Amino acid sequence: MRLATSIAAAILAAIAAAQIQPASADSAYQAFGTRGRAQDVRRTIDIVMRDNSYQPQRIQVRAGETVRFRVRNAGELLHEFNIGTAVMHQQHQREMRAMFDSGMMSATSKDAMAGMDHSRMPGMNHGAMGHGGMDHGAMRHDDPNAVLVDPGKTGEMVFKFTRATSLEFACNIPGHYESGMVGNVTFSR
Ligand SMILES: [Cu+2]
Repeated sequence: MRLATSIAAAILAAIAAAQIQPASADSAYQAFGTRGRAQDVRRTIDIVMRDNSYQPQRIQVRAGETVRFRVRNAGELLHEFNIGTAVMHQQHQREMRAMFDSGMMSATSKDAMAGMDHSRMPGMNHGAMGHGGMDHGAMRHDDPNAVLVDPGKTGEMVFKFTRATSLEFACNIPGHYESGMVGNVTFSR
């Protein structure tokens, strides 16, 4: 009886440890940047998202610069502004596809399933999906390199670019990248 109890306790501890382990798949942005501090912002870049395009289609930054992105969604669909390499976007598109297929997000709202207990959702391994930084209660992305904006809303993110590399900003909602929601980040000296 006591043995069974301690085995059960050990299993619960193992489960808890596995759940608080940070996901590493979405930390790929650390190769080129990090979450920026508001007091380091010297420049704000305004981005307008439509169905399905960005304006501007190209932005220029400097290595070491902290930029505030003010991202307005002027479309009727949910859109994302996500800074990453082409490979990161490919991977994120697969994750987004899974979230849409499961009903966690809808075409017009990131909060499609707000309030549901996602940790109990069968078949959804969030750690493996790389969304360790996501607030599942409100279904918000908390990755410092991305902001998801509902139609008619404006989102913000402060990002510090630490290293010049080949980057794109993109929307990884199913079908959007392919139909033109991608732009280039270039680095100036
Ligand atoms: Cu989009």
